[in-house]
Amino acid sequence: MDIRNDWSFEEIQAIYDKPLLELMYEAATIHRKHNQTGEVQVCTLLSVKTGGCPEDCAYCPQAARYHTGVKAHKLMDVDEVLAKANEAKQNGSTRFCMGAAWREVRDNRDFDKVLEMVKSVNQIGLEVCCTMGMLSGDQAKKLKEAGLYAYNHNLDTSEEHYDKIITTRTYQDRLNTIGNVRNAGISVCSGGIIGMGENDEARIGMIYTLATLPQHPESVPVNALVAVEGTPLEEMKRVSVFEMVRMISTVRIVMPKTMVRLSAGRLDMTTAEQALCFMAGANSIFAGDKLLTTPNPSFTDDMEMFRLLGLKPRAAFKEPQMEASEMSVTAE
Ligand code: SAM
Ligand code: DTB
Ligand code: SF4
Repeated sequence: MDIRNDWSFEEIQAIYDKPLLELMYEAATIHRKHNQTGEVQVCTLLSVKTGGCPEDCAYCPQAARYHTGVKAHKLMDVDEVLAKANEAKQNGSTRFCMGAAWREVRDNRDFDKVLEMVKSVNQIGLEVCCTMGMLSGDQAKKLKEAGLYAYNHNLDTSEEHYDKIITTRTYQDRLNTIGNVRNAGISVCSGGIIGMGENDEARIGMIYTLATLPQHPESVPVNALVAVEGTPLEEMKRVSVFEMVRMISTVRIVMPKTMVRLSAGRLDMTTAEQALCFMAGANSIFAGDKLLTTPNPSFTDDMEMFRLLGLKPRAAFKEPQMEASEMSVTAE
């Protein structure tokens, strides 16, 4: 079988260490075999609750303890969120992801409001996604019942590098949330960030953990650190496109059917650089001129890029492409 969950660290390392063009060619070949190349999922982010977060994630402009100039904002109203979702839909997005600067979801009135948001965004035909921190099994079930399609909860880095980045919650906490999301039947979105001072082993380690979960995440965001002034990582040098391509290619090869999202950091990349990432198997982007708090290319610029590269937005609620060999199995 092509989809494997029994990868060893060394096997992934051997892939990651290949000469770059060889690696990219292999990733592009696997991408072509398993997915509709040229189709890119367009996803819009909205920060529904901004800043003032109690956590200490070293990369994050929303952590209350750093002075980054991000203005804290309480949970938005459902109507405002719905208006933004409609706007995103008009612009061609098929997935709408709502982010909250919380350590975890709590069972309170804010959660009831989030459930309302999920219901109404689902009703306009968008794939609804949330990223709101840790989640219990019960909360995941409630979100699923409200119509949640996907939940984003990143591993961010490898288990070994993790405590250099975050100390206020553990790697196991993250894995537990991912498990709760999976058990509730919600699509799992989990990836990480490169450019936080980690070495190659840490990058490979993160891919290893994701690729050996009982089921691969349906989507894996690969973020390049956006070094924000005031955070502990403000001085980090931005990653090169070759590092992004190496990361994306390896993710594509070990998780062939997963959506690989070229996430934060696109504003600093040229169209030619992004083209290499799509060639290497990236098939999803965040669109719209803002990520959560930092800028992102405009819809107009992205549509021009799509035109130039011959890419087209992927339809909502599309299941991974089946291969002929798998169809006979499922038809039984
Ligand atoms: N508070 C929730 C949580 O931490 O899960 C949800 C929002 S949090 C901002 C979502 C993800 O955004 C983080 O896990 C991290 O991977 C990514 N992120 C945050 N700040 C970033 C930055 N400066 N550069 C790149 N990615 C970033
Ligand atoms: C993900 O992996 N990247 C997105 C989304 N999931 C939530 C967030 C990127 C945030 C970049 C910094 C900011 O805009 O605040
Ligand atoms: Fe808070 Fe999430 Fe930012 Fe960490 S990444 S500080 S949990 S908003």
